[in-house]
Amino acid sequence: MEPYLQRTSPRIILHIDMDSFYASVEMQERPEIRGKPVVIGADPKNGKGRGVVATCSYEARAFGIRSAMPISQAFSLCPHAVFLPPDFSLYSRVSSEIMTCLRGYGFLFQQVSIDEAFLDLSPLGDFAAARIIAGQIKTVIRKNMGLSCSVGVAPTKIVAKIASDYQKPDGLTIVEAGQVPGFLAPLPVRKIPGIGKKSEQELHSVGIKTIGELAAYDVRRLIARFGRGGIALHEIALGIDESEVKERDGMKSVSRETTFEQDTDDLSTVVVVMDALVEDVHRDLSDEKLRFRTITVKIRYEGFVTKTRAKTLMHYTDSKCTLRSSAQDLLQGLWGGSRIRLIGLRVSALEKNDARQTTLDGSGSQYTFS
Ligand code: DCP
Ligand code: MG
Repeated sequence: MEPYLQRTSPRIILHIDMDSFYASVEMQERPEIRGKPVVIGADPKNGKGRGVVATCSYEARAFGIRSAMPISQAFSLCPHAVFLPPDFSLYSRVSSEIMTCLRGYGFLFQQVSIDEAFLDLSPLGDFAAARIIAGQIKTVIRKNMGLSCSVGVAPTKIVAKIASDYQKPDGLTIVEAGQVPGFLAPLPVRKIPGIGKKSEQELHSVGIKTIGELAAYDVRRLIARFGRGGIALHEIALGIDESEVKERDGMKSVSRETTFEQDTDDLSTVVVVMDALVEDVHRDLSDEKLRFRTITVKIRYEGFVTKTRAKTLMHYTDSKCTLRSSAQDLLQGLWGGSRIRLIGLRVSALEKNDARQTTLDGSGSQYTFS
């Protein structure tokens, strides 16, 4: 495309996110549980179980159940729900099929998590053509995989992502260039990707409830309050986002993180959660037949301060013991006794440990590519 055309025609970005992904895959595999409240996560042990909900069907959401909620709470909200442990290798396989299908359209493609991806439909030239492709994608995924998804199409990645969430489940939301301000303005700030409960509270405390109010807020005051993040936040609210759909050539890291329901300074709780992250990350590595050398632990304290500490081993390994002891050592090294909000574990410097496997397609929940 000529540079002149690139500058004048709006970009057309599609974001797709599968609906209640793990739960929908299970319902596809087991017809007998279709239409029921289905909760994927830790064993509820009759209400006494520890651990959290990974996701749940929309039927379960009607009872108030949500991702990351303690499983004991989910059980008390709906004891007759179907509770299932996650089957990560199954979800990983289905995700690969979906991503292969999306790649097949031939547009620039970027997978961002196990169940979401961007396509750059700009070469189509107009939103009417993009709407047709978006509809086709939804139909093909339903027909071939029996799964429903929600799609957003907009001139930027962030607006496309907000749009895909707008009419979940089974949504299709098109926001053309001129419609961006009107679309964003009434939405609560929580709809901005990355704005969680804490940031929402901070914005509310200065009287900002909607994205429109954020857009209208004096950027200098936002900077005074949120630092450089204030500029980024303001640009998002104005619909400014130049980030491009980036093709990735391979998996560079595997990571998991958990946000605590309530900030905690109880080291024993944090140690248990870190062990769960070790299990999850190690399971993903085994599924993909990968070894690692670098382990990074992240702690986010209340009030946004985030600290990371990393360790690189002399040799590649796939040992869960090594992963666990390194992760716990790094955690202890970072531990300052303050209340924390989130912990994360990432392994990077990866290599295949199975010479027969020749491709890494990078499907998986929190795989990052760079
Ligand atoms: N997931 C998880 N723990 C979380 C959030 C998500 O294990 N706290 C997993 C389970 C989800 C999958 O990642 O099925 C995709 O995450 P989404 O946020 O897209 O949630 P869903 O696809 O389940 O539901 P939605 O229809 O809201 O997209
Ligand atoms: Mg989803």
